[in-house]
Amino acid sequence: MRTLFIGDVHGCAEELDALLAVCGWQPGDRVVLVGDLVAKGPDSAGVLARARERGLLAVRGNHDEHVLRWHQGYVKPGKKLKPQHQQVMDTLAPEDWAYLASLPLYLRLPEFNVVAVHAGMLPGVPLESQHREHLLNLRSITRDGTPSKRVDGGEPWASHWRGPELVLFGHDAMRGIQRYPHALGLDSGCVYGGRLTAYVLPEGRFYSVPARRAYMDATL
Ligand SMILES: [Mn+2]
Repeated sequence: MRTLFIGDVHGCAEELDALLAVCGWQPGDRVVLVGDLVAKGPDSAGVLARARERGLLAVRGNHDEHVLRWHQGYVKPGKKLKPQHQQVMDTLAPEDWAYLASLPLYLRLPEFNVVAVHAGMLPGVPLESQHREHLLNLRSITRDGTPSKRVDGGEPWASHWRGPELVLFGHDAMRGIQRYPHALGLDSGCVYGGRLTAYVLPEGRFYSVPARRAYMDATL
C-alpha cells in the first residue's frame, strides 16, 4: 500500500493539506504521522480533525504525551503549562483527545520493514525492549555511549542505527532531514518556518512544502 510518512506537524494544518496535495494523496493511501501533531503551531485541533476524518495513522510524540498527561490529570504540583500547551488544552474536542490517547509509541510496517517512532531508538536494542523515554525523546548518543535527549549531546542516534528495520522518525528539527542507511529523520522544522516533509514508500521519494510562516521561534 502506498504510504506517506510525515514529519512533525505541530498544528500546521494548512501545510499538512498542502503536503498531502503535493504527494498526490488520495483515500486509500496510508499516512503515518511521526508524532508531535499538536502544540506550537496555529491549529492543533484542525490537525487532529483531519487525522480523524481522513483515517491518518500516527505515533505519539513528546508534546502529544505532555498535553495528554495534563488532560488525564497527571499534573505535578506547582507546575504551569506553557502557552503552547495551554492553547491545545483549550481547543481540543473530546474526540480529539480520544484520538491522541489512542496513539501508540511505535508502528511497525512489515511490508516495508519499517518502524515509525517519534524520536529515537537505542542502537542494538530490539524494538520491543526500547524505553518509552527514548522513543519519545532521544536525539543523541554521547561519546561514551550514553543516550541523550539533547541535540548537542553527541552524534545523532540514527547515525549508529544498524537496522535491520528502517526507522522513520521526527523530533529533531535542529538537525533537519537526516538520511542514514537504516534511519530517516523527517522533521524539517515546519512550525519554525522551515518545511513539512514526507517520505513515500514504496517509491522511496521525499516531498516537502514550505511553511506559510514561522509560528514559533526555534529557541523556545
Ligand atoms: Mn518532539
